[in-house]
Amino acid sequence: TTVTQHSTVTDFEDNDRKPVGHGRMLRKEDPRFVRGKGRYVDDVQLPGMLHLAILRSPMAHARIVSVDTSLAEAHPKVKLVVTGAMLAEKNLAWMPTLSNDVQAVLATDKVRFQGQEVAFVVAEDRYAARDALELIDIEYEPLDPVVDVRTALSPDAPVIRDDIEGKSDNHCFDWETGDADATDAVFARADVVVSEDIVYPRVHPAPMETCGAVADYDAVDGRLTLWSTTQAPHAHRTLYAIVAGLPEHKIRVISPDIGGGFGNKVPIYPGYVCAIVGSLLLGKPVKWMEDRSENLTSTGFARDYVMRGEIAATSDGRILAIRTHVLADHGAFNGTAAPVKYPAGFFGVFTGSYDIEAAHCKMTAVYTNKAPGGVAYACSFRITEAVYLVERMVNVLAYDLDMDPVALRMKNFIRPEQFPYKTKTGWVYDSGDYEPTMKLATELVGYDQLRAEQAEKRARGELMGIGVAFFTEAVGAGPRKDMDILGLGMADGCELRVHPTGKAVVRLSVQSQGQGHETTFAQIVAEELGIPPEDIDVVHGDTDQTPFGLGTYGSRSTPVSGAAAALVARKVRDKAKIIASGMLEVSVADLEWSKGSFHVTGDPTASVTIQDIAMRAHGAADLPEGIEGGLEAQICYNPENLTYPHGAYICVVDIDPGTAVVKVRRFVAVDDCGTRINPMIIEGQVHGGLTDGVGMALMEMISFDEDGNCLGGSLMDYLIPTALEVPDWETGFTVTPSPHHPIGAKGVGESATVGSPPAVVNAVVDALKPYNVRHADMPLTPSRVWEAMNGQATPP
Ligand code: MCN
Ligand code: CUN
Repeated sequence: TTVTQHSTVTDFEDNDRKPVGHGRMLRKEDPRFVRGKGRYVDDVQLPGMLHLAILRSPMAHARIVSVDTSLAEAHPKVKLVVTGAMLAEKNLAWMPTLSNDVQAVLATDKVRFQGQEVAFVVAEDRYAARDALELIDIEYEPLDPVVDVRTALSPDAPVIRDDIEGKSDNHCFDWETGDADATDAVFARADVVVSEDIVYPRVHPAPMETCGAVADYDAVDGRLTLWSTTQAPHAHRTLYAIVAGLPEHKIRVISPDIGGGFGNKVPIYPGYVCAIVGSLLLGKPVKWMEDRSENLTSTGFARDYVMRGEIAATSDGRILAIRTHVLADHGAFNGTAAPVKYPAGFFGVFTGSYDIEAAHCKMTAVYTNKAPGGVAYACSFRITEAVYLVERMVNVLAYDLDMDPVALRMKNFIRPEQFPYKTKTGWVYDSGDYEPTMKLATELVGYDQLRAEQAEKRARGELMGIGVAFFTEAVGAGPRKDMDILGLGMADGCELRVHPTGKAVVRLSVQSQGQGHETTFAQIVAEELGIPPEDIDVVHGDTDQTPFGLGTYGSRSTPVSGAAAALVARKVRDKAKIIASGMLEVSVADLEWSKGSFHVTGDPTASVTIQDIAMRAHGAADLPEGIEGGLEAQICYNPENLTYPHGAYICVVDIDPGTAVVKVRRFVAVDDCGTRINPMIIEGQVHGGLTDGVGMALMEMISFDEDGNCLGGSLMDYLIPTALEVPDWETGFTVTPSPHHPIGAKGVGESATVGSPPAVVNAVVDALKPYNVRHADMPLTPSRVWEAMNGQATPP
């Protein structure tokens, strides 16, 4: 454990140092959740509310020849039927995506993926709306679909985005990072070069609650209230104002309790816009709620990277350079949610946790006839793909050199004295101490004993694998000068008010989807202000009640808003100190702060609590010269840099040689997210992410047939893990605080999803060593493992 000089706290569990007792406190939101008293979008019921249903394309690629809505309009319970052509008249048929592309709200000319929005119906109830969809008659002229990313750019491929002027192919963007010449030079002189083709398949975050909205437009005062499943209420509001031309102060976006987001609720979906249009046209509240299949087939998917990885190394295992080429499948519209200057998200950190001489990545992104998106599912803006690539490649190198994967990593880690460390692709890792984290993981799992057990089992023909992965993440976007979403700088506001009786309310610009912000943000303020966390209310998810900010994704809440909360509390404390000096009749310089009170230096009995000060701030007595009444402050925090959490994961699997079924026997995860606010919540975040990782590694994949039909449109086909498929997670931690964060905290929400897939895959491949398997692609279903065992995997 190292200690940062900027922080008053390094561990919220350290009882001697902290002002108020909490650390592992239970979640303040759980009494309502466990009693079924959460209030989700679908719980919103308004007088006269109507229901909206969306007609979706059955085809992946087809021209729309004609649309006949007359029968649907004649349905007795139908109030409104809207087609793309009608939206086009109002200039609303297309909307901008978060990546400066455009996306059809309702298709006008063509449909470009199966499940695309074509028309919508608003009716008196949900059933009537759905029934009426069947009455809409659409004639399609089928076009050849583009399904394979590898052939999307071939000259004879049909052009998907013929809506873009002058577009003659399916090219989406090119992106490059690092130094190509320097990297090639290192490769040319290296003793050893390994390469492998690695696919990170398309997966879906599949949150428990699907997406939805209730739009309520009041024609009298011109106000639009939108309850919606959004991870970023403020950013969404601004975009609605810009796109729909509604005055921003008349729009209120409320994101109530959210049943899981995992990135799926970052984009603006056509459904939200349709609900708004429905309410604007009818002057009534309109609810739209997706079903499971709609969510799986049409909303933000994740990954879909076809990667070629290469490592240049010395024969004794010193990694010199990493080179990669990526083909990225962005679907029919580029809906990637990432800072606009980062079209590939933060994939640039693909050099991982290693100190190397050179690196280069070249990426080509294409359009295909699949649902749009590009970033979602606990990805830290594509760091999932980057970490998977490098951690798989390091194991490929270990395989070829016949080296132990832990020893190989240890040999190449960035050393503690090298931080802040600038990578060969320009990222500045703020802090890290990797070796102790790796060592702790090997100790917790009993690495040497496991290797001995594996050797014995191999001798008996049993398949046991040990998979190691190490990651460094980059979370907490901005700073605003480098990072923005459609021109909105990635900074976050925070407001804190202390009431006369010493209770407080803190207002955040981020939005929890299950991460426990109502608890942890109260803890941050409690720690800085000495008010118990139970006495601090956290308000979020309502643009009318919270300051502007960019929202929750990329594990940025703690790094950005968490910093804002600490600093706003310090601002209040500074004012409290001046008031205390008046109360104790000493100068500010003679006051010391400890555990929620100011006392006179050298005289602990002369003290006032923060609660006393709050009453004084609102009271009748005079305040020191120039000090206004009240005890409150606000702030907008612009982070200096990202925070770089890291972790070491080790997975143990057993494979049945007869059926090729993989069983995850053990999983040890050691995470370092700097100062830990609530260890219980961190463990929950890690458990969830590890479960995601097992899902992606072993069972999750959204695939398509050659006609572009989505084969993962229900939870019967798209498998997500349950308690039966995962072991009892074993977790540990180290603490390397962030030097630039006011309390030294780094994000953790996506760490385990980023770090666990390579650990599981490395374990499976390790188990298959007797079959000379060097790599096999996810998901490692029994059939894929069987193919690998039977020599159909890429030969070494
Ligand atoms: N935390 C802490 N100490 C730290 C870091 C974090 O106690 N050093 C706590 C935080 O206070 C917060 C939680 O851990 O309560 C997650 O914090 P953070 O890492 O800042 O991540 P965010 O709050 O920004 O959450 C976003 C992240 C993302 S991007 C995805 S995707 C994901 C994830 O969170 N989606 C989730 N975890 C999820 N968990 C749930 N239950 N539901 C989702 O949709
Ligand atoms: Cu990439 S999924 Mo999270 O950032 O909301």
